[in-house]
Amino acid sequence: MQVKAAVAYKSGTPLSIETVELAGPKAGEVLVEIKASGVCHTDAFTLSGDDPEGIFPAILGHEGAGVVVEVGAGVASVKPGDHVIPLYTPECRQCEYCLSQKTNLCQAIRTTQGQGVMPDGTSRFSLQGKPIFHYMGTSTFAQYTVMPEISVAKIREDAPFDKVCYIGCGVTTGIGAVINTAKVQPGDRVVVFGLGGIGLNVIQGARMVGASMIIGVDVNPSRQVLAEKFGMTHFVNPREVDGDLVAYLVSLTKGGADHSFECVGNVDLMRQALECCHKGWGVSTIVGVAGAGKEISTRPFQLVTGRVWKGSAFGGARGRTDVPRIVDWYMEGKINIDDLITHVMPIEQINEAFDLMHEGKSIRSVVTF
Ligand code: NAD
Ligand code: DAO
Ligand code: ZN
Repeated sequence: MQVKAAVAYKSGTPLSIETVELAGPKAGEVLVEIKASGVCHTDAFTLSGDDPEGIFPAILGHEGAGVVVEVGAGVASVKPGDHVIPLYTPECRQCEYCLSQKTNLCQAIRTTQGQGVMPDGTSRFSLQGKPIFHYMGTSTFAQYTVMPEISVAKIREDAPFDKVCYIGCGVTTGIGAVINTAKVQPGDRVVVFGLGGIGLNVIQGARMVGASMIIGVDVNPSRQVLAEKFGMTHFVNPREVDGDLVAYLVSLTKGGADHSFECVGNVDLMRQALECCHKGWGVSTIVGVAGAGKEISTRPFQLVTGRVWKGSAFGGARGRTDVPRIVDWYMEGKINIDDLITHVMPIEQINEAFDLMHEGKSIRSVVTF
């Protein structure tokens, strides 16, 4: 079939709206009509050329929601008409990783997903006879896309696509990092570095679990009002702090944070986030994705004296199991998504969504088809 899509021909150039060819789903795959897709910092990261796994030409996008149109042979867990959220972290429930119950990093299709192809090693997208690569197994910047069955979470049908698409990445990543990875406890003192689409959801998660102090750190002062609405109790702009930021945060938390989260992707902030944690028990969780080749450092004595460094991918969530529950939380009014979706636009204007992100003017832009 012919499909409208935003194609990334090469790094560092705007996306191009094209009509591409999409082949039907093969065995174990599903064809999904994408109704809405968020534009995440990670799409910009890949488009910039900083992503070591970035392959071009490709159809980016990993934060979508849509409807199953057709299923390939052997697909049993979804049927045409089902509403779904694509998962860049699949959940096969059969691989060693899934069965371990110790991680959400299902490895069933890891190799081919990283190569930009479906599990049989080929792409379903093409243009003028040449393949166009899939991205993160999802490629949600296309009106229709093909995904493995294990890469879709079935959700309730009354959930609005242009809101719950955000659960496909940012919401789950932020709230999940708090609940699943860090396991923040009631009364904890929490520091969040970066108050963008991910960090604001970390704040929302910290409030949900009853953190007593939630400090947000950001160089963009315009983030303060929204972060306070989501539960931030103290705002710190590093540019307005006299002296050492770590010492300032340790003092503010009366000895150090029980938990900190790095939600920017900056290795210097990752060090500050670890070192502002409480001696003996503070845990720092890295959520931000740093550029290719970047390394983190600290004095080992920081770890010897009880601080812990962790990382979180997709909020530690098992997508097919956890994403439908998070959609329920939204529909029941337990989490706020609406205030984070600052811009909605047709796919034809997708490059404006990237501009708004780079200018710090949006939290989340959502493109519709
Ligand atoms: P964003 O651009 O919306 O937000 C980043 C925020 O960091 C902005 O508010 C910006 O002002 C702030 N910032 C920049 N430099 C700063 C500094 N020096 N000190 C303090 N604040 C600073 O980005 P986002 O969508 O929230 O994504 C954040 C990071 O999370 C990215 O690296 C993204 O790739 C990553 N990410 C990780 C996962 C995961 O599963 N681990 C999933 C999605 C996104
Ligand atoms: O290696 O098993 C693996 C999967 C790695 C994927 C990690 C995804 C999280 C970081 C990228 C952010 C995506 C929006
Ligand atoms: Zn698995």
